[in-house]
Amino acid sequence: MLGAMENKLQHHNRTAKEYVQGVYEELKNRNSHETEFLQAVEEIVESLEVVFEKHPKYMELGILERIIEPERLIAFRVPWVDDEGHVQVNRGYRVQFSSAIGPYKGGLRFHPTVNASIIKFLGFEQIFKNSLTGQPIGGGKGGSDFDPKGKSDLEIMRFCQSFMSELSRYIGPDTDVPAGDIGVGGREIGYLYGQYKKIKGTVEPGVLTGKGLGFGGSLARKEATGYGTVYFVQEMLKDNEQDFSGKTVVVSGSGNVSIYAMEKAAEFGAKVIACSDSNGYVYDKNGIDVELVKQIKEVDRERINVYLETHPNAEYVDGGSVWEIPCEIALPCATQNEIDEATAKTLIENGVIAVGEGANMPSSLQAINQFLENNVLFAPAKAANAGGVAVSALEMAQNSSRIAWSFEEVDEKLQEIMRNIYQNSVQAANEYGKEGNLVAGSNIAGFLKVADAMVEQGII
Ligand code: NDP
Ligand code: 2IT
Repeated sequence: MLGAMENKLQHHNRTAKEYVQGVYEELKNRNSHETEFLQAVEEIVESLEVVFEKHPKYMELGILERIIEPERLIAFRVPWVDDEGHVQVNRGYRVQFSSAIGPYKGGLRFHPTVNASIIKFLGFEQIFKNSLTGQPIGGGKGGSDFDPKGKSDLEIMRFCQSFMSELSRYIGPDTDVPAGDIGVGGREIGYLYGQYKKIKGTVEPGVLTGKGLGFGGSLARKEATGYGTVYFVQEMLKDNEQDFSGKTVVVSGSGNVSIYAMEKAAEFGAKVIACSDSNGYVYDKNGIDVELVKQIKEVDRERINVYLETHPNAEYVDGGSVWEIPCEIALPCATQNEIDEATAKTLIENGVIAVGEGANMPSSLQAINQFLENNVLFAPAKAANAGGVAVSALEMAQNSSRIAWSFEEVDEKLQEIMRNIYQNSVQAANEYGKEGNLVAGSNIAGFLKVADAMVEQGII
């Protein structure tokens, strides 16, 4: 059947290079202002040329031009009333990018920088990341330009309720399953879930992941992204006769991903000496006190400089970049494009041996090339931070079966998933002549499963 369809389609007589460049140029013309989205697509396009060369059927069936176009992009008004009684209006988004292999799945980000380009880059990356997990989940992402900083708990609740009043029309346990991302953690998911339940009038725990443990949340979801990143980097190090043990590690950010990356790296014997927030960084040569960072950031919702109140021997650098601190292993866990080409060069000069991306797209394309050209072991975001969404899929499985697994059970599955992602990425890189390049390997491995599902499901 497939062969027949391909025969009916017009053949273009173009090379794989002409195809991917043509599709990318057209996207650039149509979306010239969406710089983050274009960056994410450019990286994929560079990796996939070899795939289209080897399998022209993906070209003939227009897989690339279809996969870069979201199935749907929803934008909506989010009105709410602040504590002073003033009306505030924010923008809400949900991009439902690809349902080829499962319901749309991906987090919600609340940060003042959120716009359509950022949501689209995140949703696009999520397609390939979710595919790599081996779980049946499609790609989606959402969020708002709402700034949670300095807001009272009641303001956060009112905002979440208004956001969900609109979002609830578009999501569901078998349709689209949001979770957390920057600015959205357990507190926000609780308020969002409460409002969804009130609107629907039924209990559908599988509609959101990252829930509280008392109402359908999974053990180890909170830890999953940070732990998963360290598990992935550990696999990569092991493959190169290295280990976390005794290495100096610097982590950017001090949020959900950073905290649990620091915790696991320290457990593996590394010395984690610095972390940051958007104001500055803390350098503690005795090793970062991760329990204190949890207290400051998760419980007190304070700034990272508070660390010095109990650790006066540590240093706080206001406005500085944490990447100034020499380290052997760098774990960027804050935000996109935090490592540009110059920062990558600094890290390399300072002797970095491995970089593991806990954040989404934290390295620019030029920075990635610096790392690859200088033989730095590089664990790209889509592969290295997939542990969070993988455990989200395990949370959905537990919700469907009405059974809750133990922490050890979930953590064991997470480790196996991260090992598989590493192995599959290495294997895809080798198969397509990109030995040692996990960027290409993970992009190719993630793509193939989605592309094959799209082929089998017809041109939709
Ligand atoms: P959090 O909101 O818990 O923490 C974010 C941290 O990064 C904070 O320390 C924050 O500082 C810092 N940060 C955020 N934006 C900026 C910025 N523009 N400049 C400098 N620092 C910034 O978010 P998460 O830990 O959940 O997310 C961190 C990264 O990991 C993001 O890229 C996210 O997309 C990615 N990710 C998250 C997953 C998850 O399960 N949560 C899964 C996979 C990837 P401040 O407090 O000052 O804002
Ligand atoms: O970027 C990500 O993978 C996340 N923010 C987690 C998404 C999820 O659905 O758990």
